[in-house]
Amino acid sequence: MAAQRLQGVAVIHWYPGHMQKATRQIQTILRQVDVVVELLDARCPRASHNPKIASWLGSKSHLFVLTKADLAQPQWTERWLTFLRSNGVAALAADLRTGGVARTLSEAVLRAGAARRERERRKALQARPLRVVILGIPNVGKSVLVNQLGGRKGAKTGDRPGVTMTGQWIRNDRFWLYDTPGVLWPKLEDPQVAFALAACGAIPMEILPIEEVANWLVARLYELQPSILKERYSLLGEERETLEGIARATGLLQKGGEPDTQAAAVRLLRDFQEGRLGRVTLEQPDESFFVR
Ligand SMILES: Nc1nc2c(ncn2[C@@H]2O[C@H](COP(=O)(O)OP(=O)(O)OP(=O)(O)O)[C@@H](O)[C@H]2O)c(=O)[nH]1
Ligand SMILES: [Mg+2]
Repeated sequence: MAAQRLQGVAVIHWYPGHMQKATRQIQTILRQVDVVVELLDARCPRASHNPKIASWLGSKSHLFVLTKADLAQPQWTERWLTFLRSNGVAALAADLRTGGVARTLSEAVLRAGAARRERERRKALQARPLRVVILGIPNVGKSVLVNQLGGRKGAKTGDRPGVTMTGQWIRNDRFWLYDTPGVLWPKLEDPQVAFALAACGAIPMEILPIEEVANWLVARLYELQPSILKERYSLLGEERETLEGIARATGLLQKGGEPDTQAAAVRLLRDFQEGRLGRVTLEQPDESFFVR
């Protein structure tokens, strides 16, 4: 069951078998790697940070990359980077579609792997390629990044969650990169986290309580950028935006002329996910990032 009700709020669960298996596989791989790169969605860095990863890491070097920066508000992405760095965590932001991050990230990975290089030098061991694992929620851009760092299209990518089903090594002479399937954690207990993940496309639409997610997004957008929906859908005379209003304004009507709120919900989520509403950051940095 993907969504159930708890005190009137939809609780979204999506923890399919491949994700459960991948979670175990990641814990094994983590023992073999030098550097961990965790991808966060720049529109919701808090919701997209896997609270389990920190507890698996031990003393491993950990870097964050905020992906889909082209869809987030630049000033908030800057604040997130400042926040993460001021908490001692290395962090970069990227629009992975342009490919420009590979060099900066390669340098950051080499810096993070410097301790191992130093050990090899001290013990006069032959240097071996650094082993790097790329982790993150589904659909955040892991496979795209692996292909950019690896310099070839070895990993399958796609615009929906759950494209990568098993992990694989992609090797070049500097790095061994491990592309992982996107994983969530078994219980998305915090509805704000679940809704943000759903809105940003980390959970397949087919299993979502779609109108509920869209209503959450409508309310959140109204708080953050009050005119964004009015402008996109040319909504007139509506005190607050609603799915009914969006359905009417975009001609999504049922046979009897009633607004098709389900279709409006799908339209809104697609428009948001593909950047047609403009740049939006759903979450602002605060200490709860580290204490979930
Ligand atoms: N706009 C934008 N789209 C991106 C960015 N990075 C990745 N994408 C798109 O996001 C989608 C998912 O990319 P993948 O690399 O397949 O994602 P993944 O994290 O490997 O996903 P799973 O294998 O399902 O866990 C693709 O359609 C990419 O083109 C980005 O920085 N900006
Ligand atoms: Mg993938």
